[in-house]
Amino acid sequence: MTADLFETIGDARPARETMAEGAVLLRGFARPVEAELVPALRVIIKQAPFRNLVTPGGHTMSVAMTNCGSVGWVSDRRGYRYDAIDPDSGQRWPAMPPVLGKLAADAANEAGFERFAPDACLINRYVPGAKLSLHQDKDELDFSAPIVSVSLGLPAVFLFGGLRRSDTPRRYRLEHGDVAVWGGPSRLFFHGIAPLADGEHGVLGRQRINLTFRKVR
Ligand code: MD3
Ligand code: FE
Repeated sequence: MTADLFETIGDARPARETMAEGAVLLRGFARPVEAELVPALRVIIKQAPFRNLVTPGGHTMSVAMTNCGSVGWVSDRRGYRYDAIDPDSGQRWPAMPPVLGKLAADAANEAGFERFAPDACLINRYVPGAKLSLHQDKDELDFSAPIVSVSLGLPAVFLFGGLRRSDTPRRYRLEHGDVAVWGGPSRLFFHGIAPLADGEHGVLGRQRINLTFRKVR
């Protein structure tokens, strides 16, 4: 029997799953570059450490964030925005390592979005209990470009709604190495992450790290 038959018959988690029009889950797609990914992240985090941002409403987010690329997503009492400067250091964000940019472009291509050239990568860190409430990503200028996400470390329950906040979300388990592409009609769908369950991951320990690649400008 071939690997293909195992994937389509024997495996409850097929390698590729369409979640909605334009939204494709590529399970394990980042695994081949894992050994380059993790050290590249450590370098970025040393230069631009994770921080828990404050929302315009004055709440401190449970998810800690940093960025790489020519612009980064930030939030404070004044609002959300993309900024070329890390407000904590006063310096530009670390450059996007080629291994990250190529992974995102390859995944987008696999999902049918050619020539994806992200200029921002938001890096989210979840510790057990951390969550991301349902939201839309609409601070970017060009919604024709997809967003590509890479999940690392502890598994999470991803909540995938629709165009209205009131649309009941479907739940997907995202595991270490899973990559998803969100484009076309799904680009503006509400989404979030349920509170992270406790656990220990062999490579990353007691945390989940998610990378989201965006074309902002
Ligand atoms: C669907 N991050 O950073 S990744 C975010 O796991 C964000 O940290 C989550 O939502 C995380 O904004 C979810 C999956 C994701 C990212 C962007 C999307 C799904 C999306 C944009 C549109 C639709
Ligand atoms: Fe989002």
